[in-house]
Amino acid sequence: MLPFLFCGMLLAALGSVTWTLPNPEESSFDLAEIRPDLAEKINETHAKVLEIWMELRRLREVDATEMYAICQVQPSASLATDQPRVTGLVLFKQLSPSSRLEAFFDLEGFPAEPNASSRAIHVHQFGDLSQGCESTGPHYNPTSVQHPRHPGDFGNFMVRDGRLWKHRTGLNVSLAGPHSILGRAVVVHAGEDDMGRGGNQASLENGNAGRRLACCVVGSSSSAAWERQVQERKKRRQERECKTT
Ligand SMILES: [Cu+2]
Ligand SMILES: [Zn+2]
Repeated sequence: MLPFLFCGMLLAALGSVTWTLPNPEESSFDLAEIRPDLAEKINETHAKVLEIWMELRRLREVDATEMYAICQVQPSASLATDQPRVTGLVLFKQLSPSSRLEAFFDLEGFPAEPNASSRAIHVHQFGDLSQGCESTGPHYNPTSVQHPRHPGDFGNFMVRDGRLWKHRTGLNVSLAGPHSILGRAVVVHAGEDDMGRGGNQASLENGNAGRRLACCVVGSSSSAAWERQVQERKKRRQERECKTT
């Protein structure tokens, strides 16, 4: 494809089939007069290359379309009654299929412990909540790698006063392409992720993050929820700045 494109661009640069020879003694000549068949072939190739060029430009424009997704976190249906009931939102934004993902995590309902605690969040394979969060299966692992290198291994999140509120960027996970997380589940765990350093098999599969407290299925969305969160974030920042000054 590339060599063909390069030749085509060269032809496009020439613009017509009139060439000036390197030797100034010789005058330029019109290929259409000498070899009309060849001139026609070159013109055809020129037209084809232009067509491909336009198609590539169109694909790049499609590529630049922002994508958004939303996940409405609910307590697991199979959760024991003495466990915290976590609810909230996880929002995703991706500028193009090849760019890294941004995410907002806004969850509440954790026990309001005096010290901040750390909870794991991952993308699990199935968007199936029929048996609570248990039916979401293992970590989403399309390339058969070990934990914590799964695309949806978001790691640990600090919970303060029963609330988890975090904006993350540069996530190596996508809403587009063969490994899209659309239709898969986000699972919030009761415990901390050992990030594969637990020294047992489970650590390399799920980080020993413990019980599945809450989960949701990732669905595509408009930008509305994301924009509301951006406004909320601005408001919080301003409030913080007011407090410190
Ligand atoms: Cu998990
Ligand atoms: Zn994992």
